[in-house]
Amino acid sequence: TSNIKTTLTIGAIAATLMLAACGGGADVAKGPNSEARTTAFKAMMPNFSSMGKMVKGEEPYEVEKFKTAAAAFAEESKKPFEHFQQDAEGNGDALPAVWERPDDFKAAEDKFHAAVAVLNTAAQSGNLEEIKVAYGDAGASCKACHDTFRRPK
Ligand code: ASC
Repeated sequence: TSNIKTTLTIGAIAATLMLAACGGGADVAKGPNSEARTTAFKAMMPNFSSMGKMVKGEEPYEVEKFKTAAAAFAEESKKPFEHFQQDAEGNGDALPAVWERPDDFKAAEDKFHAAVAVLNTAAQSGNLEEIKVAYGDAGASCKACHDTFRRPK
């Protein structure tokens, strides 16, 4: 009946809008390099989140736990950048700016690695106030790169 048709149509429109709102939905072509990047970026998240909870006071600051997370993050955070080659099968959420402005992208990458290294140094020192500043700077570096080089979410 037309009621069912209307319901199905509204459902399809809603699903399309939701995909569009989330960005990087099923409509974005993801070649193997983009899949490898996504996997490597996601692999960084448990340690970054764990540090974030301690920095924000959502969990107690445990010196050794933080040291381990920061050291692991310093290594994990290098991995996605091994997979930033253009991909004929689709670049996923990476914007053309990554390859159109390689010097800017490299500068943003270097800034991020430097911020992560400072965070790791702060973590190994065990000074929570220093850690808080360094964690904020590392997060700001994540965001700065996303604002310029990643499809808006
Ligand atoms: C995260 C995450 C990012 C950064 C960024 C910090 O947890 O996934 O991309 O922090 O949002 O501003």
